[in-house]
Amino acid sequence: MVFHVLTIFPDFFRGPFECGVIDRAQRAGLIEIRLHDLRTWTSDRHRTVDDRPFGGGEGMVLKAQPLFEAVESIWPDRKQGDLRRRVILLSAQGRKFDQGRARDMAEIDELLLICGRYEGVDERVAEHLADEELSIGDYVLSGGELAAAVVVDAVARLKEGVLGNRDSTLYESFSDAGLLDCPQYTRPEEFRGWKAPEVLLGGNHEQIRQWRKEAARAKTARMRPDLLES
Ligand code: 9D3
Repeated sequence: MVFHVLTIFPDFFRGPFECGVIDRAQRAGLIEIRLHDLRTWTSDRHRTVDDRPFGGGEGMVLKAQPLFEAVESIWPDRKQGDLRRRVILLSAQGRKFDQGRARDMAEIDELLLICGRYEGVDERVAEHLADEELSIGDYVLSGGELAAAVVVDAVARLKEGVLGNRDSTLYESFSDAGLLDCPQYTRPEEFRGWKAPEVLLGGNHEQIRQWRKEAARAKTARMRPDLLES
């Protein structure tokens, strides 16, 4: 699977993509991440990617022209709506990204993530270039770069072979059940007077399974009651 990331800050991704699971997946040839500097598709002396908003107001807006030309040069024969090559605009105005969207995206051959910046992106990008517009949550970021890194991570780990198969199915089954993971403990059995639950120290796997199920439900009720309502 190929992830294209279109950004004015390609260096931003050197950190997150060169660590851990994502780094290993790239080295193994399971995924490929291509960073594209948006300024490549400017032609003026100052390599301008933004301009003032029509109608006035604070800040600057990312221009349509460099974004359209970038996508048309990366995928010359793609049309909006192509099911194999999806263009995603990361913006605060998008639909909320979640595990279901990550699962859908993991089925796609190539994704191109456009990172919004400044006060926003010319709306013609959302309407006529991108296939979808996504936000990662209800808080204000400075741009789409962190959001793009989040999407790449969440999608890449669902690809065959990216995780050391052991956790994968087990883990995902919890979120599929609509519950948070149960609390986990490791050595020592007692730390600063706080004991790990006795049941986890014995070998009764049926009892452990039951305890984990109930602990996950209780933790979900406390931290995320919204997940139990549906
Ligand atoms: C303070 C400016 N806001 C006016 C109400 C609008 C705004 C513009 C640009 C807010 C954030 C941004 C930059 N954010 C993103 O590009 C972004 C984002 C986000 O802010 N939150 C969650 N997901 C995303 S994806 C891209």
